Amino acid sequence: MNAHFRFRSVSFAAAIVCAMLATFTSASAQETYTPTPENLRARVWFQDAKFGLFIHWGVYSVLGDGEWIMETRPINRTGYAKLPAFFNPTKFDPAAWVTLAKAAGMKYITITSKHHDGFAMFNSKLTDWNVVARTPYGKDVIGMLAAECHKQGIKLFVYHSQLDWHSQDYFPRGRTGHRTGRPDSGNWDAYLNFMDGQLRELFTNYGELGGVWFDGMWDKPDADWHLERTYAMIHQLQPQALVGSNHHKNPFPGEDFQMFEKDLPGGHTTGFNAEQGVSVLPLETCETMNNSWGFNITDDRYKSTADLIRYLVRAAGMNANFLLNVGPMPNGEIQPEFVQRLTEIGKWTKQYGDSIYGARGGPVAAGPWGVTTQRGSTVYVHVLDWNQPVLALAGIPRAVRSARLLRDGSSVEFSTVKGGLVLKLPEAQPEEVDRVMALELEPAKL
Ligand code: H79
Repeated sequence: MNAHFRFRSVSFAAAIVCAMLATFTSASAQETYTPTPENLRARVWFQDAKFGLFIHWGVYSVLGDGEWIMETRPINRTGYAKLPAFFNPTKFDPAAWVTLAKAAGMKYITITSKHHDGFAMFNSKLTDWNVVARTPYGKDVIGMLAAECHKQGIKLFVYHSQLDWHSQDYFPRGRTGHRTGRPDSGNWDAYLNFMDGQLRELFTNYGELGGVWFDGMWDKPDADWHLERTYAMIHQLQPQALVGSNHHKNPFPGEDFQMFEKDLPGGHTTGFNAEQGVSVLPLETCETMNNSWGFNITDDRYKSTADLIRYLVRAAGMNANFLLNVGPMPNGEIQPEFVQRLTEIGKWTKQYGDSIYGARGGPVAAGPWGVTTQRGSTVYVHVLDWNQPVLALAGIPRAVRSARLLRDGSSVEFSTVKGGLVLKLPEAQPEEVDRVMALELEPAKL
């Protein structure tokens, strides 16, 4: 470029820069989000926590056919309004739920504050379509659980459905909720104000919450959800609160974690997550223990304890948390099949928890054989499905000082080969779900 041209182009370039800056500044208000230090600390806590209990509980639980019954049966608004009269969970004992979650090794609970049926499981002043006003039980379920979580030192997140089959103002309708008998009119802005109002209640009246797990935006993917306004309000009320949304797309500004429904990060087995990549945010994958979220009285397709532990381990190896669901029964109890599995998982997390809590996805690519996790200079090798006597691993970043079997602390033979490490695997025990070995690496050079 000659000097003459350079000189002449200065004012032109300046104009472009100004235009870019203007665009950038107006866009940056919308497209950039700077999490607060509290929020960043909460993200680290979240990633360390690894394992949470998902709870789907609402008036739909009474019918024992999942949380989608209003849509699938279908039941219109008038019929559905009869349901709350049967919600009287006299055996609901929040202390028992929290104790069970902790015994399983779970570090947080995420419960439905409102599912797609729009029914608030908390004491909302914005509508009487809530558990206190409409049910014989008459108590604030979220409030009771929040108090118990605070007492027992476990974090509570609220699941909140943006999709609403009850509100008339949820209009124009999306992909679902067309058979509810609502008039073909409604005020979308009023709905969004209502939703923000309920979220304000949740983040004001129940002490510190872990965050919010949004769901249902996929019902109207192209609508203006005012996400920024909602997310900013939550962060303003509780800066540490982690916002995540199950919209099945890449995260939007203002979100603090990314979730995958019934898929490991990057997985596409369900078809819901096709448009979703894996972001740099903390990750979480959620799964059901049988095949239902809400209580389903005929669903006996229970996953085995071993499969559930392997899911937890695979998630950890892919740097994700595992949020494992129960759908409590209408009487407030968690069904014995779930209690049994959670208790059995607890035995495993107690013995092998060191290999997942506080760890991150490890340096070796996950494979059908298993995964690795890492904390500091320790790499944990989780052998989930491998019946060969040796295992070769590529990607371990530094020399290995020692290898031992976590089960009993015994040494594991290993040798270094060009491009990797070969482990001589100890025999698996009968029914062993995960042969875990801890490799101590040379410390990282600073
Ligand atoms: O709360 C649980 C479920 O009720 C909820 N998310 C979990 C955590 C959930 N809602 N829907 N789904 C799960 C499955 C999604 C189905 C969909 Fe579709 C496929 C949404 C969009 C395409 C079916 C077809 C519903 C709308 C069109």
